[in-house]
Amino acid sequence: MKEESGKVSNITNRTILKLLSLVLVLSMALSVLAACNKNDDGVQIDENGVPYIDISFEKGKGPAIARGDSTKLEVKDGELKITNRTDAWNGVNFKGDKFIGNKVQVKASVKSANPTCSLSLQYDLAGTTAYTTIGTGNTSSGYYSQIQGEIEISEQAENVFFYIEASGVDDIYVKEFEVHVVGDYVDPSTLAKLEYANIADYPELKTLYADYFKFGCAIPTTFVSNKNQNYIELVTKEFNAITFENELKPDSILDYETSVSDLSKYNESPAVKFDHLKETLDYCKEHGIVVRGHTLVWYSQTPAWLYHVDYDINKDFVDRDLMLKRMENYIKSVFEWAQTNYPGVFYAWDVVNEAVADGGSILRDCEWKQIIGDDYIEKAFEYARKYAPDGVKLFYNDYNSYQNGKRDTIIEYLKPIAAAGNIDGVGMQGHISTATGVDYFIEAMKMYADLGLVVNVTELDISMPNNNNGEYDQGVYFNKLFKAFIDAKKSGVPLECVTVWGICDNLSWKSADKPLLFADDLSQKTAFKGVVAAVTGEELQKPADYVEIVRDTSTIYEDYEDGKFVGGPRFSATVGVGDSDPFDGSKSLFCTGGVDTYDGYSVDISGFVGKKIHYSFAVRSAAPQTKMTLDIDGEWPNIETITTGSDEWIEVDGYCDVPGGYDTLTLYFETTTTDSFNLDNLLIELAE
Ligand code: 9MR
Repeated sequence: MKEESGKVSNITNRTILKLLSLVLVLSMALSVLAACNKNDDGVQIDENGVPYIDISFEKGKGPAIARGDSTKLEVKDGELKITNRTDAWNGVNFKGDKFIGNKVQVKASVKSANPTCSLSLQYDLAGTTAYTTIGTGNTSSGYYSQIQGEIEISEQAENVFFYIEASGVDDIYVKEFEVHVVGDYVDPSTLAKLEYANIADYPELKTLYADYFKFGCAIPTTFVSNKNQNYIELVTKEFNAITFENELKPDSILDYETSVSDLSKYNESPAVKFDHLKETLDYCKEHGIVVRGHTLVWYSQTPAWLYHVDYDINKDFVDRDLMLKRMENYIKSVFEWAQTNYPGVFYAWDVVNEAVADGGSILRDCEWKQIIGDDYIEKAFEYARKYAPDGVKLFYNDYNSYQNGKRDTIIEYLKPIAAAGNIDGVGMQGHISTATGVDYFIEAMKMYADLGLVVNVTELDISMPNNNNGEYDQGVYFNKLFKAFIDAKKSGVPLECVTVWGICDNLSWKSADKPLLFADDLSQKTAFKGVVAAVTGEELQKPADYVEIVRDTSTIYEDYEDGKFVGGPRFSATVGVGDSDPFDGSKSLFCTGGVDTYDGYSVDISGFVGKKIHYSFAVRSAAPQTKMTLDIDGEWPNIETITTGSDEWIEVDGYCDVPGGYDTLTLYFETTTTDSFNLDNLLIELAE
């Protein structure tokens, strides 16, 4: 019995043990699964069933995924540390598929020795990967900064990732990462598939504009191979030139593996690769589409290893001589490849891209400049001329190149290069808004032409104003700009190609601003109709739902005698009325203090939006120049630059077309230094 019972109890014990271990294994499996569920994409669900992400890295790296082959992620003390970054785009990814079709707010706490870090969105749209910046912030290695922004994720997006990258390759630390839906949540699984518009009867830009200039667009390489052929069909119908939006940039063609595989061979001549471009270039050749080479020497999207001894980012920068050799041989290899494989296909190359700093009086600091010196631009053009086949035009390309400060600096740098015969053209990028002065843009074009160069508009996209009439106002602006391009061409300005920076809004790098000619389903936007109408002479029809804005166009006049003024200080300036040396009467306005040149006196001129104004005033300052500038949505078109300096009163009188499409608008006075200035008898009135 004992035995029996022992047997029984043995059997029972074994069974219990087995059962227990099964339960253990099962519960372990379940907890792993649960952990996976939670950690898989880090998405949690709030009490209303709305997904959100809120990660603080207290318990490991959670859903963080390394971005870039060499990138390493490590978590310690509640910080996610991102190391081994060899390219600026290396960083961290977080899956975002649960937010497709929704507007989200994204936030991250970031610390880094890189001057700036960015929070961006990567997603696939019909086979094409797009990247959009959500927010950028200045960063420091000493403390955490918050970067944030809102973004609408296209209903058609797939494989969505939020990511953090930086302006350089230093480590990045992340303490918090959050995503929250803004407004009502749309469940992505309920969204309908996109129906593409029928493009068969669309007017063809390349034909309509054939008498004036080539019409180009930027595309990704994936359009040609994509099983969704809608995009490439539209490109082929409308355009006769393309630019690769990203894939011919230094980081796409410089080949790290091969370069380091044999330093005796590649140390002075970095290896290059082009296989990823073949299909599109063959397509272009077959369809008579010409290509702009974008871009050779650029501060951005250039791999960090290129600048270092043995192509090793842990070693020092190479010296000037070796950097020049690398530059020369890289340029030579690219031109040799292009000429051997695609003679006649490339019409132009952006030899140097964006070398002048924002604000525009000096060169942008970058590795090329640090290692070679300020003459790196001249050298790049010298080598490009040496190896470029005849007939291929060599360009300097930049954004805001219509703004007078930057324009004048560009011109100064290009003069000797033009004199040496090493440059053929200036690429005016054209990432602009409806606030950009059209006349201003054309004036810069003429000034570049005066250097004996041709001009291309290389990256045109025009942000849609954020108002009730945005779609129409954008169309009106496109119309006005293209009319001006045609007129400029007719009057002899050598404008040879205009390229739009993408075809449809959801694939644009500025998708939130809807800056392109076609909607997501490739239907014609008013922007496209505006471009067509500019050449056919048709009128753009105002939509039935156009909201007329009532404007107060009463004259603004202030002589300050009663001590009053309608404007106010801009940023940290101080504004007041004083009696020292007025222009006339006994008082004038003074504007003083401020830490930046753009601190000044600001006047609301919203009443005059879309109208022509007449202005006059008297100004005096010890600053070399005093300026009157429009203040609109990231654009600062200068209207008057007055040579002051003498501190004597100078009278100014003029007219200005105040751009349309804005609900509010201000005008401001500033000096080119932080010196104070005085203003008297300011008049702003309707010109008509
Ligand atoms: O449109 C490009 C975008 O997809 C890339 O993420 C970005 C990275 O720098 O570059 C964009 O294109 C730029 C162009 O090459 C040069 N001028 C400014 C353009 C917009 O940033």
